Amino acid sequence: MKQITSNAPLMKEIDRIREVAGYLWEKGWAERNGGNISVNITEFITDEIMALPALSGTIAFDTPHKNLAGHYFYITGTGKRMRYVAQDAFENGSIIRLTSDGAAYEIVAEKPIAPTSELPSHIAMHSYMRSNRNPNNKVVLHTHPTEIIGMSHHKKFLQPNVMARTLWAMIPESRIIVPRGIGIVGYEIPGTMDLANATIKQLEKHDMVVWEKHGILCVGDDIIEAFDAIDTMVKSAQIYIAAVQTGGEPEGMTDEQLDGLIEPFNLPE
Ligand code: 2HA
Ligand code: ZN
Repeated sequence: MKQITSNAPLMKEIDRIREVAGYLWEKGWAERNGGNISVNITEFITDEIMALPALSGTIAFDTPHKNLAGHYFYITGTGKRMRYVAQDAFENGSIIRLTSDGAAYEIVAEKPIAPTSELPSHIAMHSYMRSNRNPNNKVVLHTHPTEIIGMSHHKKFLQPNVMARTLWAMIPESRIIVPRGIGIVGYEIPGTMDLANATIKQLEKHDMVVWEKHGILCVGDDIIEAFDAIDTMVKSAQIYIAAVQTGGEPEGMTDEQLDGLIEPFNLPE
């Protein structure tokens, strides 16, 4: 549909999503159909796109989201692989529009590719971000980074703040780039609203949440920044593992060294 493909700002954003999908695959965080991405693209929507007919039926949510009425999202498709999203965003994902009461959605472009089964949880997070967090938060990114999932198998890293403190202490940049740390959600069945609601609770204080024995979720204003935040914490996890392998539990940066970053980089305490 030329209404979509001739919209340069929208296609630029779609290209950024494809770019990140490619990184997720290259990093080894996206086996088979692992992970999913949704981006609120309402700011790019023109009258022409608003006039597009639905390509699907109207599919109701269990809970309406009035604050997202008429909003548009790009969302990766159910069962679709990140390595193929990178090649063709519209064979492996679609643009959906929430109805004028926010109670349902329909697919509007480019093809009737059914969204990830995680759609209700992504939409619940977008709804929370819009009304209770920061309306500039447009992105939900979920992926399966090996080292972080490995750490999540150990109870000690699931205690409040231990994962964040351990990773922050590996390299100063990690505290600077992820200043609000990492929330932890204990094991929940993938795709459930229990997992979504526990995640939303953690998003009150954090931009990034680790799901025990499953993966990571990051929210933010920008898909590239969300990827970079996860990448930075994964780098710290790799340094931690390298340090353990070369000489046991590392000292890490001291509390003093970590606190010394607060003032120069204007970080939350
Ligand atoms: O979409 O990663 O958690 C595949 C998943 C579900
Ligand atoms: Zn997953």
